[in-house]
Amino acid sequence: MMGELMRHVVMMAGFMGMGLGLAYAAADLEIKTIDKACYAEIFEDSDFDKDDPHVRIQGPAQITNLTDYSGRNWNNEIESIIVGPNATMRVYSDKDFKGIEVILPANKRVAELSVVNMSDEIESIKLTCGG
Ligand SMILES: [Ca+2]
Ligand SMILES: [Ca+2]
Ligand SMILES: [Ca+2]
Repeated sequence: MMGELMRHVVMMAGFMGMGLGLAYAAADLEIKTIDKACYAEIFEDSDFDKDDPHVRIQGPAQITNLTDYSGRNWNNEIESIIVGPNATMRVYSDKDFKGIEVILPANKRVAELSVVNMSDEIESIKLTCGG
């Protein structure tokens, strides 16, 4: 019982984003080390514009609501995305993984989310490790 608790504490410390989905993720997933290839980067503007807000999400992650992610309101703001080499990303047009779902495979670079009708539409995200 104590060992189980400690493992979850160590695992939670590894999460960069303290999203609302964290408790669920901690209960559901088992990781021992951070997988540096399991990440996604989200950009407020198109074409991966680093002059505008952008943030890297370490996977695995379940973000039920982007209103306060990494200190900023990302709801309906994301216009381009880079998926890391060992990650699969699911993005949703509504919070709580509802609405339209788009699956972005490993190494996917979407310079303009309007091509999948998701520009400034995403409100929740699931990021799993493994291509
Ligand atoms: Ca810009
Ligand atoms: Ca935007
Ligand atoms: Ca939306």
